[in-house]
Amino acid sequence: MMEAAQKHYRTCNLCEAMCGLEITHQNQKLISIKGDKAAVLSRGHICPKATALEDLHFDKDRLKTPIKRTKSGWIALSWEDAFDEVAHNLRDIQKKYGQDSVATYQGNPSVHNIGTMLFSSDFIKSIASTQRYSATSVDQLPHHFASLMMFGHYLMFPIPDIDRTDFMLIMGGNPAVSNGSIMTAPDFSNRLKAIQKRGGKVAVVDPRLTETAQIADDYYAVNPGSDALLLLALIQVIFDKHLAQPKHLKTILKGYENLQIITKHYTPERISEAVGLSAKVISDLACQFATSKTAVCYGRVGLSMQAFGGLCQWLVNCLNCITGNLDAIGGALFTLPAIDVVGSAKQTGKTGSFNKRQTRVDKLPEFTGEFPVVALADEILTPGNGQVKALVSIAGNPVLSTPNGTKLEQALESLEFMVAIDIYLNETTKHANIILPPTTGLETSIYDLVFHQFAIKNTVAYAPALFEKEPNQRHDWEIFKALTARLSGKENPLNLEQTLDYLLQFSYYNEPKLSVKELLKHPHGIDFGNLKPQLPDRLFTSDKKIDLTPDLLVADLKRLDKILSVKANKTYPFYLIGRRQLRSNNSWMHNSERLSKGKNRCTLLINSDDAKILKLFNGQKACVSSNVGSLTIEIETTSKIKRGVVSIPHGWGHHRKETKLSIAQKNAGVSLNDLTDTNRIDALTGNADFSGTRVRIEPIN
Ligand SMILES: Nc1nc2c(c(=O)[nH]1)N[C@H]1C(S)=C(S)[C@@H](COP(=O)(O)OP(=O)(O)OC[C@H]3O[C@@H](n4cnc5c(=O)[nH]c(N)nc54)[C@H](O)[C@@H]3O)O[C@H]1N2
Ligand SMILES: Nc1nc2c(c(=O)[nH]1)N[C@H]1C(S)=C(S)[C@@H](COP(=O)(O)OP(=O)(O)OC[C@H]3O[C@@H](n4cnc5c(=O)[nH]c(N)nc54)[C@H](O)[C@@H]3O)O[C@H]1N2
Ligand code: SF4
Ligand SMILES: [Mo]
Repeated sequence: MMEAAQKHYRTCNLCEAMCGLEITHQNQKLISIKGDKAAVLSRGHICPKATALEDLHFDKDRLKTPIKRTKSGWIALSWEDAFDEVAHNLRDIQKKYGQDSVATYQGNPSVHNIGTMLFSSDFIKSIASTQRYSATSVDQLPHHFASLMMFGHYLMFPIPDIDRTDFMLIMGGNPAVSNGSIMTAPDFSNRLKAIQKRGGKVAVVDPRLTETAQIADDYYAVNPGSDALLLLALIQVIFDKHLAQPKHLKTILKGYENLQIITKHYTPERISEAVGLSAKVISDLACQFATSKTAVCYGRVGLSMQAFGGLCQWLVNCLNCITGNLDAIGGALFTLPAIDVVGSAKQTGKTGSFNKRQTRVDKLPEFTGEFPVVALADEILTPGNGQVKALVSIAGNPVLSTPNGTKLEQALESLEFMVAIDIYLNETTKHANIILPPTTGLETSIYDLVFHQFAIKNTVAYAPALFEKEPNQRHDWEIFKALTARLSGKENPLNLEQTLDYLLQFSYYNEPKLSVKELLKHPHGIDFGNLKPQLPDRLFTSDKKIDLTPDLLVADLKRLDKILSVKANKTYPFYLIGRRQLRSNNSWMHNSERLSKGKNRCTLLINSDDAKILKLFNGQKACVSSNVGSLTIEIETTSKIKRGVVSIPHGWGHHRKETKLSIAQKNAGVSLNDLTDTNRIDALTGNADFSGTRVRIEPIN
């Protein structure tokens, strides 16, 4: 029977922006995906990726039932057999080589999936191995580090109050394209323009004149990896000119005088050359920031994927604190979501940890139970007691997304067993013995456990699956439950919605009383209003103070001082940085025709003047080499990147054989991470230092 067309409202789970979607459908057919104008946070905004949810849903390459690699190729397995075999192999290997011989890696889509968020931790606990990794350490680990040291909780992120600020300083982020990160702010560009419309200003610090910088009033072309020096100088000027005004924070800042002492020597004159900006420009920026009625400094991946990520995120917080802009309207505020993961630490005590143990081979520090992923390949490849022999990869593609993918590939090849919980047979999962593919996107219910925690307003939304899963498909939470039961012998009696209901009952908000049933009555979400000041109550430090000068961070300044006198690198004269693109989502959405069609986007951006010297012209192929590898890529000349800096987008490189990504392979591109190095890290936190990658560029005739 022909049903009438129906509307379904849900939040897009592809990036952090949490856009509300209005999906029109009829008889299991999708008619349209549009922005939901009534969505409380996104007000109708969407980006081109939202409509690709349709492609993802109907993608013929997407896996739906378990497969197993055999000598004669991949064969189908029943779910029960697959679960048994995975559990059996993991246990066997642990019996033979010890608990730590099984490693886990969790990729980015894990945090976008409520099922994985709520059910994978029990599974990982049941593996009981210290060899835990995730995409955190190629991304936001320095943010966690600074938050733990200063606020006492690794997830206490100050979120820019973008809708009420008078001055926004964006460093190392391009939210006009990425749609915002650790700042869920759908329709970012218009929110930025609204600052300008109400008489405020926007400034961007970035080696590339990005799409965000093009909207901004002021742009600062900084040298890659030098931001910590710039931030120190901004703080120095603010103290020196007596512009520091901690206001309401006065009684809760610890180390205020100490911060003044340790920043004293970082004058704009002294750091100017290393940073690549004149002393006057730096000094003026500091004054502008400090004298704005309200202001907020926001630093994102460009500041954390670098050699001084920990220092950068610490100093961003310091800048906001000494100007009285932390925990203040128009500055940076803490959220209070309906399911409050941060607040729950009052009961659980789980506030984060650092350096409780180190990796076996590279001696890198643990953070909150995880090791930096740059260490993974060595842990697999280096023989000895404690060697990793098996890997569980969950929603991750580390061959394309972590440094030196070529080395990791070799490591994966040498494993005794690997299982991937993933929807594609891709560059990473092809190394698995078994792939367990969960439902995804429109087949799942959605509640953003993580991104409400980072949003510019307190809102909540839930939606059930739009399309019922096929009888032989399994949800991610069902997969984790089944595996946990086999490994631990304990059966979790709750399903996803029951678990959500359980968590919602502890909500701070009780008008209306929250439950899955209640949320179903609010398909566009519920708005609890703007973020509010919450300090000192919200702090997790024992003295309820913000530590402005944590010992570990202050000590790390010694390492930073060395870049004040770096010499030119003659072998590898260029800095290689990344860039995000509106129609890409890390490595995994290039199998959507509508997102990957059109002209080649995987190009090397190079300043036209640099290109001229190298005798390179637009569209030509060049060879790019680093100390770990080399690749051939098309050149794109531009005036919009600083001289001496080049850029390649990450997440490409789908030429690798034996994957099942028929569309992505047609437009394969090259992998930036075949050039990046596992030895380049932020030595304090262990985060990958992508922006420090040095390369040589040579024309190919
Ligand atoms: N050089 C360089 N490298 C980078 C970056 C950079 O800027 N420069 N960015 C880094 C950042 S910020 C991040 S977050 C990482 C990302 O690193 P990863 O998370 O390792 O990589 P993704 O490309 O996000 O891969 C996601 C995987 O999840 C699978 N997947 C998609 N949806 C689902 C689902 O619903 N369930 C399951 N189980 N699987 C699913 C996809 O098929 C894919 O295999 O990359 C990092 N790497
Ligand atoms: N369309 C799209 N959206 C995405 C993603 C995607 O792949 N595609 N990925 C999602 C993920 S996982 C994340 S983590 C977020 C990231 O969100 P953003 O942090 O906004 O990500 P990028 O666009 O990579 O912005 C980083 C900026 O840092 C600059 N940069 C590089 N090195 C340095 C440096 O040393 N100093 C300074 N000051 N700047 C530097 C780069 O030029 C770039 O403009 O985006 C998310 N959203
Ligand atoms: S901006 Fe992010 S959340 Fe919004 S539609 Fe695009 S991918 Fe989805
Ligand atoms: Mo990320």
